[in-house]
Amino acid sequence: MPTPFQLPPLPWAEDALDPVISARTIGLHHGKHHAAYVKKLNELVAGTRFADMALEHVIAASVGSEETQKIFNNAAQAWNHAFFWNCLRPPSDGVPAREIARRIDESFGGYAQFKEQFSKAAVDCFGSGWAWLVARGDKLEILATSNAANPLTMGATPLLALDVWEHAYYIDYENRRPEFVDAVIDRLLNWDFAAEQLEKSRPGERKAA
Ligand code: MN3
Repeated sequence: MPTPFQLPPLPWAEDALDPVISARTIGLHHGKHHAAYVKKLNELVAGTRFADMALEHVIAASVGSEETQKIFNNAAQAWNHAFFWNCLRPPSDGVPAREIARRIDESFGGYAQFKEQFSKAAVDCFGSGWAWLVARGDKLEILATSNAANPLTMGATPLLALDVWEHAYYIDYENRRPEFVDAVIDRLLNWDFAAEQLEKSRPGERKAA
């Protein structure tokens, strides 16, 4: 029996994001939605060539084929959610600093412009999907993806993700997605985690300490 894919624990307590995201939303989102993607993925890959792959490899090997669409959907959603939890941290007024702040200024013209574009991508994403801050080449970019789609398959390195499926906000914000999006951007984004992803994306350019 291969080791099944696991539901990773949350990096903070279920109520740690309150009042921006309630403990009830996090409990359902992680304990039911995220858990269901992992469980379904394990059912789908049992006895297939995907069973022994790392999750990123399952995503890369299943993307773009109708035959493996269900495996891709569940693998990508398992990855997206594990990534997303790390993109959030307990409420603060944190903003990007140092290298990532410099790259945001270069790529968007400043934090205010970044925020406006990221918010717009998240709010305008039609139906279910994700907004992303990614590194591609020398630039940072904002992407919006539908359903489970993931920038890893688009030659981009994710730095931050924001889940805008209704299950991410409906209990707390009902249909007011823009309010949810702005509250997460202003209070919850984990810029330290984003900076670590940026650093990992350009190992050849790492400066000596
Ligand atoms: Mn979700």
